[in-house]
Amino acid sequence: MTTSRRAPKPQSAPTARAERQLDPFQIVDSSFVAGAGSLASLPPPVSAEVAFGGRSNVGKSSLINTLVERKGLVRTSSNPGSTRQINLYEARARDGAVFQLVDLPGYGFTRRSKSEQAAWASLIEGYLRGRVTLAAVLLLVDARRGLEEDDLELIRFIEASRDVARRPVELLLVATKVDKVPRSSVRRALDQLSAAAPRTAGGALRRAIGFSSITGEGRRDLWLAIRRVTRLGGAAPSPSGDAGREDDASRTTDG
Ligand SMILES: Nc1nc2c(ncn2[C@@H]2O[C@H](COP(=O)(O)OP(=O)(O)O)[C@@H](O)[C@H]2O)c(=O)[nH]1
Ligand SMILES: [Mg+2]
Repeated sequence: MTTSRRAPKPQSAPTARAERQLDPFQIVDSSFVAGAGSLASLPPPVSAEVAFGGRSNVGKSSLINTLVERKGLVRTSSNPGSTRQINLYEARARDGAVFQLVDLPGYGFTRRSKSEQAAWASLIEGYLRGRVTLAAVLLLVDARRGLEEDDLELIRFIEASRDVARRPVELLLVATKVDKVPRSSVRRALDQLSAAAPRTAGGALRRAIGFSSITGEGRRDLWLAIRRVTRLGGAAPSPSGDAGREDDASRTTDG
């Protein structure tokens, strides 16, 4: 007697392609908007922005390319510190949602002069403090390294600038290069990262999102998180039903 042992049927390519074409989250268009080396040269704030911060070489540019599924939209580099300006990209999803993805200059350039470091700090801090359309900062941390002093400084800065009269900026933690961590240790690495993060008001830092631009792991989770923080839909609706609370008295001028 023979029993037919069928291997689990892999999803056939045409089906996968058809499903993709129906995916409302699929990015159908992406482009470079502007690069700004100073606050004055930033383009006008027009739609919801999420910024990506972290040490040089942590994988910011690769992550943005993976999000938009284009290899060369953002120039990646193994030469740390080559990006010294804020670069803005726009991504449009099939359902029409438009996002500005902002590649912040990386920190941790020990070879920079004091004056260069000061210029960097005032650019990045000015952007984080004053950008009206900024919904969230995604802090990228190498899954193998964990949070370092520069990361904590960025977290503290964002937390401290929350109370200026702007829309609050959410902070999300992303563990990059999880493909370099043994499979069996990924969960533990994410937990350790989350545990080491300061307890913030929103609590978003408590759950680090694992990500790899090599395997694409975490891409969908990231888009869900981006849609949640920009309030452009896609995540499960909040059970509290408190939509619209954020805009009450929060648009007073602050100078
Ligand atoms: N293994 C692995 N390498 C990555 C990943 N993301 C980026 N890299 C590599 O890390 C280096 C720095 O990446 P890049 O995106 O330019 O980092 P950035 O300086 O933060 O923008 C490059 O050599 C990338 O190929 C990843 O998810 N996995
Ligand atoms: Mg880069």
